[in-house]
Amino acid sequence: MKKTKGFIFDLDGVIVDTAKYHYLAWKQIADSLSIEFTHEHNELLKGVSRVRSLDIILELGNVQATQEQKDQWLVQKNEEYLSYLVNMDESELLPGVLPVLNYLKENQQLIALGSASKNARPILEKTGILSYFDAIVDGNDVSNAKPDPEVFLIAAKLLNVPASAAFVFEDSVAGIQAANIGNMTSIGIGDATILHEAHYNFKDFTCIGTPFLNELIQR
Ligand code: B16
Ligand code: MG
Repeated sequence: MKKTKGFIFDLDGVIVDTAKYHYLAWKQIADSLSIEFTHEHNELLKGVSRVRSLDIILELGNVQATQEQKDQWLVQKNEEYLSYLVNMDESELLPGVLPVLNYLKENQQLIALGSASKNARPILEKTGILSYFDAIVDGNDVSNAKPDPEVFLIAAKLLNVPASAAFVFEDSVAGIQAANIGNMTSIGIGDATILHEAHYNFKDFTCIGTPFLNELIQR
């Protein structure tokens, strides 16, 4: 008899590579304010909320703004970002994600989303994987951003699994820290030197074989 565990997936950078669209949308705001905003700067925004991302960009350019201006830029950025998502489909799923989701489902495991994004649901719908998720926790459901573990704690609660039976796939340092603080097992997806605080590291999902998944399931 298989044991049921909870597998919690971050979205941006784990399931889909939306960082490139976030970058293009933020770049438009930065350019309009004459703030230099490079791909390296974009790394600072991974896993970070929309509101905090704008503050980071304004800090980079040493730009002061009223709340009204900020609200306007946040709306403008999201409209631009959403325009890149219009044509999104399953081809934008990162390599190896679908086989892992299928394997977990075939083995009666529970799956949740734990993302800072407020655009998570439409992305899951467009990429055709919404039905895989037993629970979705996103930027609309949390008050504390990663590295606070709130997003993952809510996800585990909705899946009805204890933290000791929850495994978190994450591409951001703040997300790995959130999983660790929540006493969950963290699995870094991406650069192992950056995500060195993770319990396990994989370059991408094609490197995760069924023996590893079986070991987590049987634990
Ligand atoms: P939105 P994740 C995060 O998603 C992104 O990594 C981060 O770059 C973005 O600012 C944040 O979502 C908010 O996204 O503007 O769509 O609400 O990695 O936690 O899935
Ligand atoms: Mg991410």
